[in-house]
Amino acid sequence: MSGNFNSVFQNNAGYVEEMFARYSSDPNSVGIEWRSYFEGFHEGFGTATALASNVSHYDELLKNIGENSSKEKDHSPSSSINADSLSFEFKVAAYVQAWKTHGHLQAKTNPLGYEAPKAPTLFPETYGISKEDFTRKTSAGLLIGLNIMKFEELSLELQKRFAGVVGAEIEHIECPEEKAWLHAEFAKIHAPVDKETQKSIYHELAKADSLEKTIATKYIGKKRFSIEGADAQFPAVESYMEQAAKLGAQECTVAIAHRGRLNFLVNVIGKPLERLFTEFEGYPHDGLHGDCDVKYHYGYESERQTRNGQKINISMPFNPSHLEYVGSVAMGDTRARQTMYYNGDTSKVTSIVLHGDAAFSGQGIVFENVQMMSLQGYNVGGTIHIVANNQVGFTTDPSDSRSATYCTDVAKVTGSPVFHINADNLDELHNLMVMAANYRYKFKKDFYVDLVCFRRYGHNETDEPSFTQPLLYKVIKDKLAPFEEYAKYLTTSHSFIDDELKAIYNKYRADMNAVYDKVKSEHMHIEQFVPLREAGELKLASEKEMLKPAKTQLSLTKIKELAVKICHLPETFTPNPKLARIIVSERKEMAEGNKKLDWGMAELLAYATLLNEGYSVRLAGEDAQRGTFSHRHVTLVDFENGSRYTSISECAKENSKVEIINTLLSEEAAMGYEYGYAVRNAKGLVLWEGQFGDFANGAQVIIDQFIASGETKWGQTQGLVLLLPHGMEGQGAEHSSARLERFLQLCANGNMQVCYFTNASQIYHALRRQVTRNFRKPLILMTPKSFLRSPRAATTLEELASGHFEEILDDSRIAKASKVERVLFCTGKISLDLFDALDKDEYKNKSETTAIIRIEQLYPFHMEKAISILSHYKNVKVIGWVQEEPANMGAWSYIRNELHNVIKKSGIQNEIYYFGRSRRATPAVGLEKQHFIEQEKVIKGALEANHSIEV
Ligand SMILES: Cc1ncc(C[n+]2csc(CCOP(=O)(O)OP(=O)(O)O)c2C)c(N)n1
Repeated sequence: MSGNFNSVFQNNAGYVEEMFARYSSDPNSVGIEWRSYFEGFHEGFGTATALASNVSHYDELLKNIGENSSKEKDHSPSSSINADSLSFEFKVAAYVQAWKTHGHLQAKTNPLGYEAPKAPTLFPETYGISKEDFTRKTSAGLLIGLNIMKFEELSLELQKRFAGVVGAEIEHIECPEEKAWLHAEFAKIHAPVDKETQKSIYHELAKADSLEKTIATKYIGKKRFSIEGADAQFPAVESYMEQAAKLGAQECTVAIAHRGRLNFLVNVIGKPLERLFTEFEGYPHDGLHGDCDVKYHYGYESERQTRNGQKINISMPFNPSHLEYVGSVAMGDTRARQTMYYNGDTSKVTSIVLHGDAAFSGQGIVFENVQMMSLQGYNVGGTIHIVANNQVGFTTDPSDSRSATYCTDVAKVTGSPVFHINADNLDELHNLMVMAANYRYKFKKDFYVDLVCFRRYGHNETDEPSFTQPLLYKVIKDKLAPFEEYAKYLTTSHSFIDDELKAIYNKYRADMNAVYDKVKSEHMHIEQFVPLREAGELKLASEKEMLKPAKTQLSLTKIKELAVKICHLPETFTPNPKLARIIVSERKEMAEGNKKLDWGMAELLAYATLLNEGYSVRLAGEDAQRGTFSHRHVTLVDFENGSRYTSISECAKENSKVEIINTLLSEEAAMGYEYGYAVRNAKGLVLWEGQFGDFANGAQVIIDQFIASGETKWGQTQGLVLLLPHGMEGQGAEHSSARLERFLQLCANGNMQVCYFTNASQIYHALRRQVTRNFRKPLILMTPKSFLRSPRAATTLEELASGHFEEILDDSRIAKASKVERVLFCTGKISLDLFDALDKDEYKNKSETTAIIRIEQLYPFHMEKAISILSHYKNVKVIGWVQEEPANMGAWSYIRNELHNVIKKSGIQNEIYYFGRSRRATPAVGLEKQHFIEQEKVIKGALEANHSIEV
């Protein structure tokens, strides 16, 4: 402190106040020295002010500093405030602030008793506070709502509040109101819990343990990924749900990975215990659909009551082995329910995602999920994240699994509060979960609980954990089960009777044994999960059913009416002049039938007609409103004021919702979210678009584990559409391929549809087909880039009105089938290149003798249609497959067998030739010229060669 300040403080405390008043209205109106003092002070001051409204703690603090200092013997009695006192108070204020910020580092959150290393930031000497100062009185406690006390007393209070069994990370939050609220609530974390709640908590712990012990004794050595050690998750979720229901929640989504899942399914989600035991018994029911899954991946949904008897619908999404991916699916499910059933009211449906410490800190998708919190297209009003931090990941120590201090550090990205809690402290956990609910409902943000616990056994029950964590498991061996630990606490501190608690536990064991006996004696069979509500009304369809024609037609008048509506803009809306010319006016021409409809218009009409029939449409993708190639412009931006307008929403029926979302730059979580949304909103149309098709491989886990296999594993029906721009245009290795071959490799058992269209009417009918049938299947669509506006791909209003979806398109140019000597099968863009070539003089002579047959739907393959088409061409000499992708990519390795069968069944002797690029390590060459040279050679080979050609 400078000499100037000394004299000022000694002579005039009022002056300090005046300076602070000036600083408060304009920090630059005071000198740098004052500024730095007040800046250091301000954080705590703000919190203190909010802690007790209408009280200026600053005034009080200064008053007290004055009183204090005048009482101190060694200072001048004439001064109402002195420099030393003020300096001391500032040091203590900094010390208090340090505890608020870093106190959690010292918290006793580990139930296994490991002490946290001392944090230097919390040493008094770090702030220049010496041993002699310990008995000095300080007012700095006012900053956190405490009274004047000796420094050593304050220090103990700080330890009690910030380094107890709960550590709080609040100070990184930017909003002062939020911070103040959290600190005030946190100060009440040890508030007594009523006896009824304690009893419920005990019941829940006893039930959890009973189930594990029953399975362990009845199904010895069977994998169950027991919850033991992390049992506290169960009452934590119950406490949260009880409070959330009081605040308006009617539904709750709970997502969890394998550990503890069986227990959660039965004890929280309401899956009947006999169903679980029949799964352990393993007798499949005759009518069981598909390949099914291991029991700890199944989901469930039921209506049940919270502790205090409020009704709640609770569901757990199905989950594959891949950790953390289900988080995004759960969020999509939650959002769908909020949108569908409660008109977007986020208070009605809430969600909890449970994580493991290693997975939560290691998996990249966590970051993508977390980042969605406040985004308009994804926001669900806040999610509760509970990390079951059992301090080991399979066999890996935390020091090898993260660089971050905590497994929850990703929470800071969204400025969300984090609480680290010792899982042995169930009463504090209850208070924390009530606080979580209150916070979520007040601030609509995510809330994180780092539940520090342990894992009783190895990664699974047959694993020996002491191979890798011998010391940790010596401690765990002597640790009581959570229900026993809590019973000990209840009997010693809360007058519960030990025998009564034991009787509760024994009753659970006896009841569960009785269920087991029933399952055994009745030889019960595994039953398929039937979803509640919409999805349960839909069928599971076979490949054959998928090939039946779908009714997608609408009257021409209706289509025209909606087409006109799409082009209409409000008078107050000013479109970008360029768009007004090339999009709006062109679309008007299309709507009036003066111009053929391009891809964008046909796509928009699919949405508009569905909305008009009462279906909902949700399209999410990177820049989806405009479309990567500027073809969509479904949402226009006002050129004058930046407001947005989505004309198709004007076509919607009252209850049909439209959401066209420009997404965050994520593929994995973004696609997972739409999957979850599509499962829930089974009747609506849900689409995810890749910026370019190749980016979809960033979501490969979602594609493999959910989209392609969800139905056969879980009987889960959904019709998510993936729009994946695909096609080789000389743009290099990436951006050319959506990896068609990988989708085709995944096709079996009628699991999805993989298509590559060449005509705009096809996108219209295919999108309508998605929701007008009585079953749902994912649709993987290779979408155009260069031919979005090609006249060859354009359609007419009549084709939309009276046409239908075509799995295979015969060559309509061919007047006389008997003249055809060459039949070229292909899919997508290359077929248009072939038509272009046949129009050129060079190939004029081939025009009548070459038929181009487009396989618009590759899977399921319409064998009968293909045979019937080929059979027309009785004089065919050359049959080939043409593709622009390299031989090891595209559809070739999938289609060759299908075509071989088509040829055989058509009674033709030919073999199938291949016309395309050779096998390559990348989908496309990097040099544009090289691309065109190769493309020409492919076309030439296809139109001329009498044998396979690999370029
Ligand atoms: C994405 C993914 N990678 C690897 C695995 C294999 N695996 C299963 S459990 C596990 C450890 C998980 O540790 P943690 O997140 O702490 O949860 P815990 O099992 O300890 O509850 C691993 C690596 C997996 N299931 N998912």
